Amino acid sequence: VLDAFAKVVAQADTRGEYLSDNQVDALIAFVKDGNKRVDVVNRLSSNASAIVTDAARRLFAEQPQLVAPGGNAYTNRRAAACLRDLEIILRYVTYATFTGDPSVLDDRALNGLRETYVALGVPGASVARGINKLKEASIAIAGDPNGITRGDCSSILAEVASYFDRAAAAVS
Ligand code: PEB
Repeated sequence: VLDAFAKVVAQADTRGEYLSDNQVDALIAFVKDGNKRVDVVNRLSSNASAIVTDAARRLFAEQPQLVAPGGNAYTNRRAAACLRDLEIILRYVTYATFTGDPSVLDDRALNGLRETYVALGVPGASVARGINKLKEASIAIAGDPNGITRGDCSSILAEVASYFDRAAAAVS
């Protein structure tokens, strides 16, 4: 598990070089925008259950066969497992957002996930669709201009979106 600083150090050390101006500038920007990052993490964490239920509801509305008899999320036990999976993905996305690096998401959640779903018979494309809905709900909440000092959040929101895209790509 790396963070934005450790990653740059690891890369430089592999080449036996000092940190480059570009790397240092990027990390200065990371620190300067740190409040935005932490606000986004707080908003996603404190609204996690609303984000997950919203995403699951939209997924099941779009793909009702999932919760119909014979569907992979049919029965309360499997529907609960589905909501839990989405919640796990959201949680790891908040970690990646906090550290500014996707390695925690990759190593602890996505590694082997596709194979797990194949083995379980869970439809990966549907999970990816669910993750896409998690992304939409998360971006709406994280980017809500109300109740917060207004500023340009496009960069942090694009970063958050990229973590969801990464998770969706890993299972589809
Ligand atoms: C991954 N998901 C399931 C299991 C595991 C994961 C390991 C099997 C064990 C269990 O049921 O708990 N666990 C999960 C994860 C991590 C982890 C992401 C990362 C660290 O440790 N079914 C659908 C939807 C989708 C879904 C498309 C979006 O129809 C999910 C939700 N996952 C789903 C379901 C099961 C499951 C298990 C329904 C239960 C499958 C079954 O028991 O038949």
